[in-house]
Amino acid sequence: MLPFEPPRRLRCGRFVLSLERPLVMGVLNVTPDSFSDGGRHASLEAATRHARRLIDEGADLLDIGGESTRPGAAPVPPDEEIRRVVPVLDALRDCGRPLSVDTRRPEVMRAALEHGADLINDIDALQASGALDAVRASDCAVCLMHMQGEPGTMQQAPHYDDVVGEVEDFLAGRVSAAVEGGIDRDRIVIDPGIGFGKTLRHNLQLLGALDELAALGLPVLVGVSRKSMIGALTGRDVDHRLAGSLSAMLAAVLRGARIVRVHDVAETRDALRVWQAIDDAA
Ligand code: 7PJ
Repeated sequence: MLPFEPPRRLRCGRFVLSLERPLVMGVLNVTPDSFSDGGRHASLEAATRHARRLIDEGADLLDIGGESTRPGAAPVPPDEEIRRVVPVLDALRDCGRPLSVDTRRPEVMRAALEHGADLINDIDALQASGALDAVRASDCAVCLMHMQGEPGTMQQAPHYDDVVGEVEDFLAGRVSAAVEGGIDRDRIVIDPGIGFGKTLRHNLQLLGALDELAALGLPVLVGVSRKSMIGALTGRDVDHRLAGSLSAMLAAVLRGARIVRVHDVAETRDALRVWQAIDDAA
């Protein structure tokens, strides 16, 4: 049993999502390096094919990303990010699932919302000038994530005196800013940002204390899928981190995570189905 009453619903653009059970967010990267072939048409086709597969496997939401924010990645100009993301949104508009866009640029947020995005997933927690206004002007949901530093350099020397307290304070502050800026609480999701300016120990401490974050009373999203913390713990390269990723995902759900951002949707669904059956019987 969790010591708090978790939120039951999330308003999410064209959808109202029930949070009674954990939701699976499938990752859809549309960075050129994420598909081996070249041209834009080929990438669009590959992206929509991959999206259909994620939906068939049981994804509750799709998270479309046009900028790689992996440690050390170079920034992408906003107009290029828009050229990558908007055609995918147009192609998937009627796929029956909420479409999330992983971006920290207000220009990209506005374009994405004009093209039907239901959720803005912002690793910068709406700190960019104009980001709050872009989200307020719509009825989308927003994910506010914690990051220390910038993707290019964030893993060089992450430092906290009290990682759990600092991440919690940051997220509480960003939630207040969003609410004061006109975004209702029933549209807001929070995320500790596993791997974003954090050592392995920081990540483990955050996952272990996720119930403290969940106690803020907002749905918690967690992304651990294939991340380097799984590699560090198992010694596996990125293509062999499924078992470790599922284990971390379940540990997060047990501590109150309500949305899990994953690459391997079918396997995540299986893991959740088994856990849920046991939980229901308890
Ligand atoms: C996350 C994300 C995450 C949210 C990425 C990767 C890095 N958005 N975007 N939370 N991670 N909200 O998938 O390895 O953890 S990109």
